[in-house]
Amino acid sequence: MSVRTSSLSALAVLAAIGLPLAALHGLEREPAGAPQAGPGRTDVMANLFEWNWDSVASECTGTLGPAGYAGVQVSQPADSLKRTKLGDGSDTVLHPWWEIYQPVSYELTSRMGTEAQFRSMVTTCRRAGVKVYVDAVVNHMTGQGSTSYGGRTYSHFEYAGLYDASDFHRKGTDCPSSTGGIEDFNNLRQVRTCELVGLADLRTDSPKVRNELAKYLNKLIGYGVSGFRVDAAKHVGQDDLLALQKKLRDTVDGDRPYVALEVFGGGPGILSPQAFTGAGSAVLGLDGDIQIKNAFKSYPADGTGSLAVLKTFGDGLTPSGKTLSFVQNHDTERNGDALTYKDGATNLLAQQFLLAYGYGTPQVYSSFAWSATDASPPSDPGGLITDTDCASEAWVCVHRDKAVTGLVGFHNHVGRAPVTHWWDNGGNLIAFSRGQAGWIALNNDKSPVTRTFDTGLAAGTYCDVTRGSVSKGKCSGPTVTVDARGQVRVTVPAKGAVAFTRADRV
Ligand code: ARE
Ligand code: CA
Repeated sequence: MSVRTSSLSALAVLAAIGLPLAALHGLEREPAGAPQAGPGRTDVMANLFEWNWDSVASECTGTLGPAGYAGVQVSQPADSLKRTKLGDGSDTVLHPWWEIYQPVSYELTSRMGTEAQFRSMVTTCRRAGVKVYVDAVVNHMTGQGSTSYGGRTYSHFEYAGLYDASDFHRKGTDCPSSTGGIEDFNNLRQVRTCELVGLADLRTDSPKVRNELAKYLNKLIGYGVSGFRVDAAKHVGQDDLLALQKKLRDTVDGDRPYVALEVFGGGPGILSPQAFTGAGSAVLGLDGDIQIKNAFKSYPADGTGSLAVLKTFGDGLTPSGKTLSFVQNHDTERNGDALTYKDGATNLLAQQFLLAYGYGTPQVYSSFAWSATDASPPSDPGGLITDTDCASEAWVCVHRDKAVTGLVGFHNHVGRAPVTHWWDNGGNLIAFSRGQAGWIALNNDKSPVTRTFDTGLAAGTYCDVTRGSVSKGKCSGPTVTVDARGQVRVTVPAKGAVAFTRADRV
C-alpha cells in the first residue's frame, strides 16, 4: 500500500486532459483495460453471477451505471451441458449452478439467454457506462452428459464442428495419473494435462485449440466485451495463457483486454497465484478473501473478529495493481473460505472495508440465495434462469445495498490517495482516511461506539454516505461535523460504518 501516491487535484487534472490515471504510478499501475472509464467512475466491478442477460442489462441501466460501477462480470456465456438425469455430482438437483462450467460449443446459447440477448446486454451496459467482463472457460469442455442448452449433442471428446479426440490431453500419453484425473494439485504435469474433476482437458498448447479459443474470445471482444475472468487458469499454465492473449484483438475502446486469472492459492512455486501475475492483467484475490473472512469473523464462529490486523492488509498478497479483489465469489461463498451473504451485516461491513481501503480492483458479488451447495439459480423447469428479482428472497443483491453503493462513490472519489490517519482500538473498531479525500470508521462489534477521531479532512459538515447521499446540497441521512483541528466526534453503529469524502460536504 505504501507506494500509492497522490494528490487528488493532480488526478483530477490528468483525468480532465484524458491521461490515464495509471500514468501516475509505477508499481501500482491499473492493469490495461481494467474498468475505469466514465466521469466519476474508477474501477469498481459488480459480479452478477448467473444473472440472465436481460436482468444484467436492466441492472446496468437501473443501478450499476447510476451508482458508479465501472464494470460488470457476467457468467460463462457459451453453450453448456444441460443435464437430463440426476447423479454425477448432484443426486438432488437436476440443473446445478455448475452446469455452465462444462462448455459444449462457443455458440452463445446458454442458461442466461440467447446470443441476441447477450449482445444487446453488452450494448446496454456500455451505454450506461459499465464495461462487460466475461467468465471464460478455456481449459476444458465437459465431464458428463450428451445434450446442451443450445440443443447440441456431444460426447466427452467429440464436439461436432469444433473439437475431436485429437484436441484433448489423454491419460498415459499426456497425463501421468492412473485415473486420468488430477489427483495431486501440487504436481505440475497433472495440474496442466490431467482432467480437473473429470472435465475433458483441451490441448491448449496446440495451434488449432488456441485458434478456436481466440476466435471465440475475439467474437466476444467484437461485441464490446472488455475482458475476461479466466476459469481454471492454473490448469492452462502461464505459457498457453500468454500465447492465447497474444491472439486477442484490442477492445472496442482500443485497450488490451483485461484478463483476470483464476488461480487458487496453496500451490507451490509455478503453481502459486504469485507466479501468474505476469501471465495476465491480474489474478483473482483468492487469498485475500480468506484473510478478510478471518479478520471479520474468526473462531469461535459467533461473529467476533479483530479488524485491527487489517492495518497492513495486502502485505504478503499479490500486488494491488495485479489483483481482482473481492469478499467472496461463487466458489468461496460455498467452500468456507469466505464470508457470505448469510453473514448479513458483517458481510456488508467487509464489502465497505474493501471498497474504502483500496486493495486491488474491487469486485462486489451478488447472486442467488442457496441452502444446498449444488442448488440451481431460480430457473424454469428447463433450466433457463429466470429474471432477477432483488425484492424476492431467492436473490441477494449486495451491490444494491446503500451501505455498498455509498462506498462505491467513496472509492471512486478517493482514487489512489494513500491510507493515512489509521487508528484502531486493538480489536474490532478501526478508522482511516484516504489522504485528504475521505475518511471512514468501521465497527465490527455488536454495540455502537462514540468517540473522537482525527480525520485529516477540512472543517465542515459532511453527509455520512453509508446511510445518505447528497443531493442539491442536502444530505438524505445523518451528517457529521469535522472541527478546525480535523477532528470528528461520531457514534459508529454496531456492525456499521461512518464514511464521507470531501465531495460530501453540505
Ligand atoms: C461437476 C461435479 C463433479 C463432476 C464434474 C464433471 O461437481 O462431481 O465430476 O462436474 O462432470 C464447478 C464446480 C464443480 C463442477 C464443475 C463442472 O465447482 O463441482 O464439477 O464446475 O461443472 C480447483 C481448480 C479451480 C476450480 C476449483 C473448483 O484449480 O480452477 O477446483 N475452480 C473453477 C470454477 C469452479 C468450476 C471449475 C473451475 C471448473 O470457479 O466453479 O467448477 O470449470 C486446492 C487446489 C485448487 C483447487 C481447490 C479445489 O485449493 O490448489 O487448485 O481448485 O483445492 O477446492
Ligand atoms: Ca489443462
